[in-house]
Amino acid sequence: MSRTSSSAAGTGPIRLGPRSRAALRPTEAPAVTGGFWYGRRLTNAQAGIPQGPRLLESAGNLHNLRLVAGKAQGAFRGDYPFQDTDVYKWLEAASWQLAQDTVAGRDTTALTAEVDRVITLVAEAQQEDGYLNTWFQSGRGAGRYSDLRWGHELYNAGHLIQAAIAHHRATGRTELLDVACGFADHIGTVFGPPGSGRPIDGFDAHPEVETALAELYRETGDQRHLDLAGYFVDRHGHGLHGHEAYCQDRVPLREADTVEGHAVRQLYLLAAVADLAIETGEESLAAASARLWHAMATTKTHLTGGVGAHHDKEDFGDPYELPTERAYCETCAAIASVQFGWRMALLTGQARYSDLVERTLFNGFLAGMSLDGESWLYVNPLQVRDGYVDGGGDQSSRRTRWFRCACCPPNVMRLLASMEHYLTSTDGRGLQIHQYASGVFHGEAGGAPVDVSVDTEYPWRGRIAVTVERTPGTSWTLSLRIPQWCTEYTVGGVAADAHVDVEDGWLRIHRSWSAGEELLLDLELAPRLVSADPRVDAVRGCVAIERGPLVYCLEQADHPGGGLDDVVIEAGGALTAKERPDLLGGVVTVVGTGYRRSLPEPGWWPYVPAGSPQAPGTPLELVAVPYFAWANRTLGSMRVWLPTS
Ligand code: FUB
Ligand code: ZN
Repeated sequence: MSRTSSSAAGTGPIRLGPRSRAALRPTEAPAVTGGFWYGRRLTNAQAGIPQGPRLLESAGNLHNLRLVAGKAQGAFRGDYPFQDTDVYKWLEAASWQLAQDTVAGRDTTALTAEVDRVITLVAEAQQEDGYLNTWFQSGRGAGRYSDLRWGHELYNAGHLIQAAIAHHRATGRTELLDVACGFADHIGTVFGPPGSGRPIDGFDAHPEVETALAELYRETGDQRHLDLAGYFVDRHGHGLHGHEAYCQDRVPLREADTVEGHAVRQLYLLAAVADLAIETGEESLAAASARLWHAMATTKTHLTGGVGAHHDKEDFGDPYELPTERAYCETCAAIASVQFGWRMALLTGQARYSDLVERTLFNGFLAGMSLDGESWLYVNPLQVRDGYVDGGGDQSSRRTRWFRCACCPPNVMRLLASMEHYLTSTDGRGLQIHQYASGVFHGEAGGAPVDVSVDTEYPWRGRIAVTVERTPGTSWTLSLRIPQWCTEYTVGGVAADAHVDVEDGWLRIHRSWSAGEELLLDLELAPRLVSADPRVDAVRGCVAIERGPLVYCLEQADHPGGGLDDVVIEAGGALTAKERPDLLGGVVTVVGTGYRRSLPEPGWWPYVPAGSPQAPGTPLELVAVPYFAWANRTLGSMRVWLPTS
């Protein structure tokens, strides 16, 4: 077994300190021990993460590290100045996996050896003054910090810092943290406001270093890191990148009223804004992050939680501009949305943020990884038309083993490997369960530990059993999020003397608990149809099928004898959930009724006078599968939104 520090293994990507001003804190040492997410995380642990070093080797990322360390010959391999981040994201994922394995008492020898090998390469690539970027070090580009719009040097640094924090928290070891602190210190000598004596007043057009520096402050207690994060955030919107929205530079953050520009850039920046609001208590930052989250959730988020409406700049569209087949919904943007949303949940204590986190996790995020954990989607459209053939690769609706721009796969790995830390929180007066997964979770009430275990087959079944495992002799509050999609639920096992409140998405049960007490929350999971705000023109006249937190789609594979362009749903027809252990690794399908329209032969002109009679359709049983499981069979069409006529 490797050398580890078990106390470090208890904390995840966010560790708040005593001076952090958040309504809630992440809980320590959560463990997912069974059920849906356990299965997905096992696939990540057994198929996703182990293939990382091999893929990083064949894509050239590890070669690049050796190259700049003088231990390999040749040229830089790859097309991007952010190739190193694939290594860092993998290291972060592997570190969280080590933490999990340590908590579970599993053997970490093999993964530790791989991590150590890669960390050695990273450390050897670092320059004397702390700088580290294999693209620029190998002579690509015009030199250090010559291109803050595209160079990604600080974005690279951000992922290095996050990997190092994960490694330190998982293992108690400092090799990678030393590298990261060296780079962070170097950045602090280079960037600063006019008059600071530092040579560059600027920021990286791809945020990431900001949220990483905030966490490095939490890890080390070094105030300089938080100040640098604040400086970078403050410099957005003052024209250093030509006031370009793509670069998050159109307006100063505190004045912005909507999310815009490149979706991942926007949301990593907002994660940092939430971090800064938590650490500094600055009201205007808290207000801006809440305002921008609201603008995103109400007008710029697809049903799946995915964000990003344009392929060309990977960016947000206008309000309600939410196309289906051209939805971009990059997997990384879903991850960034989860990171931002979770920080907002901690900052405010409000359940709505975790509602969107849930939707995004189960749909827009999870679709990014294949069922076998070995291939990926970069973009996550809500429709693939009949006969649509794309060229494969990064912007494809086909799953691919790795991408030329491989930002998404290791990003999925790191979120899945650390996901237990996004499920529960404590406010010092009890425990809040934001997401339902079988496991063991720890909170705090009046300085004393409280432990609960959760047992559930969610999202397939709505029953969630929560057992109090450890409790002090005093009363405390167990808070259960009632999901936004849920209109009916029951709670069993509530003692007569409990004080029960329902407020703003939380069911709060306050009492002096006894160990062994069990609550049964039953969320009604009947399949339902949803429609969109009429301003979402792309799906006007359409409905989508949902069940619990899952968005459903039709796939061609379940509708032989034709495609899906001609399919119509009978909106008043019955919807029936069917357990299908034989399908897609075991799912619940939703069966509905509809028909195939008779489509006219294509003429020279695809329009006819409104109200022209339509030929009768052919009845069709519709079999909807969870969106996260699509694109795991033969290539074919897919659609989430279904026309009603
Ligand atoms: O620029 C780095 C990453 O590559 C972005 O976050 C992704 O959108 C992709 O463009
Ligand atoms: Zn990506």
